[in-house]
Amino acid sequence: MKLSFVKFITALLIIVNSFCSLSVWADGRMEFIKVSLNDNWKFSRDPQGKGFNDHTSLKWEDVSFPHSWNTQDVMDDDPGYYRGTGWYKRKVKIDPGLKNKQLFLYFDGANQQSEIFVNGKSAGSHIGGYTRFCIPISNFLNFNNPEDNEVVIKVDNRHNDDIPPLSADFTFFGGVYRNLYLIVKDEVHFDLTDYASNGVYVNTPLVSEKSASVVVRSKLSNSVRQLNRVLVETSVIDSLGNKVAVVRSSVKLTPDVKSEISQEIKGINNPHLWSPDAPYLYKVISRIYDAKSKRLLDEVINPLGFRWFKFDPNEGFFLNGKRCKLIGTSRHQDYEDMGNALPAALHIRDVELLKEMGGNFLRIAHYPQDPVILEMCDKLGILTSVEIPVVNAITESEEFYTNCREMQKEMIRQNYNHPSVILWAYMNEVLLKPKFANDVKRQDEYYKNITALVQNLEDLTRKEDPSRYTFISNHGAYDLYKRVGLTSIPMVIGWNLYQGWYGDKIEGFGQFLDKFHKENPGKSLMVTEFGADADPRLRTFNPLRFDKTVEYASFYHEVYLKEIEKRDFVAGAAVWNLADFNSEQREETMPHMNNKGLLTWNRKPKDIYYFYQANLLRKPFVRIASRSWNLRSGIADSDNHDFCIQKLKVYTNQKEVTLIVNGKNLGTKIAKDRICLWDVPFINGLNTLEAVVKEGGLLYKDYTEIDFKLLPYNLNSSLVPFKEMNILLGSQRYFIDDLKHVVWIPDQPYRAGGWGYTGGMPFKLNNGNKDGYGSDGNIRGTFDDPLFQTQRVGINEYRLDVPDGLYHISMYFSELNDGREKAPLLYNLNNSVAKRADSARVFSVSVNDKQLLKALNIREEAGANAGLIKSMEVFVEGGKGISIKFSPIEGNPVLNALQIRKEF
Ligand code: GCB
Repeated sequence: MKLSFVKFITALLIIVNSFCSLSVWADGRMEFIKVSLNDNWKFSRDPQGKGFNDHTSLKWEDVSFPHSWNTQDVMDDDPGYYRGTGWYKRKVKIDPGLKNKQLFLYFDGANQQSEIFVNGKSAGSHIGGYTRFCIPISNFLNFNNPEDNEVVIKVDNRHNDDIPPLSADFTFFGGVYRNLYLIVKDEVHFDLTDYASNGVYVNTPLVSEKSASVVVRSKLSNSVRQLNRVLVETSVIDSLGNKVAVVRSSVKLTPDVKSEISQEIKGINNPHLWSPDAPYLYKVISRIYDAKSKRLLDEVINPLGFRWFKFDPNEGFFLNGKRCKLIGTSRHQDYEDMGNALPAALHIRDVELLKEMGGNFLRIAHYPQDPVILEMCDKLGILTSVEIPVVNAITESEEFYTNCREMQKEMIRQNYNHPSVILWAYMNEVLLKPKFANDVKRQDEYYKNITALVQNLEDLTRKEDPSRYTFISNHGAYDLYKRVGLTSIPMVIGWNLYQGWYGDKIEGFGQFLDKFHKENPGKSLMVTEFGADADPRLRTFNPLRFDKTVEYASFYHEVYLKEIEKRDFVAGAAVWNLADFNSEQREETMPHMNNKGLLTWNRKPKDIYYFYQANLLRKPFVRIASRSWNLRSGIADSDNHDFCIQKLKVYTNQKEVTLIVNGKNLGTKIAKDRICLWDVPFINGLNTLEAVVKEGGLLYKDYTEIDFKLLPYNLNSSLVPFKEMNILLGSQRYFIDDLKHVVWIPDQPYRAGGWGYTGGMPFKLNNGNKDGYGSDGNIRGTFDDPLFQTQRVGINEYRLDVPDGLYHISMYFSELNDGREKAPLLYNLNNSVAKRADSARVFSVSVNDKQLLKALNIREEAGANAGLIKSMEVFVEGGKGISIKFSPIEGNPVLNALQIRKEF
């Protein structure tokens, strides 16, 4: 039976798990073992930050790892989330037969500072939330009383000036949020305490199509009290399980001294190369045998991929001698309702989704992630960069510098053997908002300290691993980075560019790339970030920068990808971001979220994901771009028509596409830049859509159904009877509420026979250069923030010429002038401080001349930035329709949204 590398490991763990009584370990058959210790933990928050002796008085709940204590509070309306201490504890049954073994607790990650107590004593600690760590525990265990061994873990995610990241646009979820393992090793084993690597480092100094060599460095640990001779055997196994090469070394070990050996395997002929198209993996199996008894003492298995690569400042990136443009995404590690505590399957799925998109590059940002991510990148052929979380700023302290260096070493040593890694990075936008803005001299000193740290990390990285490239990501302040020296130190420079999103002109993107290339002829460049927020609930036919609609984001990416593809010197680009992610301090249309994902938080594709597929996939591809906008609404084209014409976009990598709607052929269009556009007549109810391409005599189709709520042209229409309307004032957006199956449509001025406003202006924030509209503040008490974030200010009347009947009307209000000086979003550098007026606003509202809301003061009734809904029944007779009039008492009347439903 053939087992792939991962299956092999899984199979091993299953066998191990079925043994799980610890007594089996002592019978001499199992000399080394790694079993998860994720279950049966008690957990408690500890806001007071008690000491070990007091922690027992806390109230405990049952949890298992991966676990984060911030899964819910990052989404509530209270700013901030719990950043403090959490305790975990459980009993571990230890077999007395393990007395002569070495036991370790191996953490895949805990955020961000941890201390581990075994039987009441501190066994070790770790700084940093994103790297793995290994705590030897043998000396603390009670082998005489096996039932009574207690492990207590203290974790703390509060801000610490000495630990990166200091600030960032993502949430610093706290907890033991990755797997925890108990590892049992013989007294002689591959060293696990070398920055929690597995003690074996695989290099491929020479690789060509004809031949490859492998050099394996192994670190050995020996705690036997006598001299020991062991045999270290290193074999290379191909994917079919054939032994390709083996080398054995006899090593004399000194007690308590770690040894290092290096073994070389030369001349592997015609190696299978590793690449995105064919990610061929070999295995390196490292074993230690007792020289005398031939007993197997330890075993470590590493992946091996044969590839060579280079960055060329003019021609881009080359893999195995061929040009290979790197296109992919960055990735954060959180998921809806789970924080960062994800099961492996969801990490795996993310890499699969990137591969299914056609991506060949993953920027693992802004920190090292779960080990399964690189395992998947190796297997699926995704090239990667990995980075430590030095984001936005540094602290000028020795502790901070040391922590950066330690993290960099951990990252490199733990992930050294993954063929997918080509770049080690160590900083992101560190000059975003430089400290000491009011003191030029002090700021210069700060810059010097940053440059020194960059140089230090650069030197360390090159020394740790001369086989990879070094890398940092800067934001678009080119002159500043150049002046501070950060454009010359790393081997490859990454730029995070948002022209057309935070910056106003999308054309600025290509111009920036050309400028950098011209002025830095010897430097390779990657676009490490570009993206635009797309709230999947917001749609429009009039996209505007910063409107948060899927349509604007699609436009933005369509322009960017073309510019990237055009330039050979751009080695690659990573979309920011693969999926939406939590950033607790953000507000905007979906508070606490950064919506720049190509996928939603729970990994549903947005339109633009399909655009990348159309560009990157080689097999025939056709996709109705807005297939996820499957609940639509619109007004009939005229009083004589029972359909509404709306645009529909199809993405394809083929020459032409035919569209069939409700069984009718709407014609064939030639794709331009992978895009075809149609005007589709949607009828009321379910519409069927089929996009078809032909390739090599075969048909490829995409099919979807769109539920369309057709609204009458004249509200008295007999062709399209009036049922209900949901209108967003001051907005050109549609808001789709899937849960309630409701579509909110954009506003319009009043037209006789129809509906609309008279008087007033859309609300606009007084904050710099954003083209979008509405407020970007969190609306308390709702997840449907966009219903309340736009409004018409100074409105006189809202009129709807509806037929006679009984109507249910809901008026949505929110006081958007909250009087606060809202700090601009950190990343929006052009966004000046938004000072919002807080003048009083009182008005009355009458419906068909009956005053129903008298002297309404939204701020007084609900507070600022909160939703207020006033619902009422109105009986309409005599063909009067509905007239809602607003009379100011103080300030300007406003209305945010309006819902009208005909009862009967
Ligand atoms: C950036 C940052 C990233 C942010 C992103 C954004 O430049 O590197 O952490 O999330 O911009 O969306 O603003």
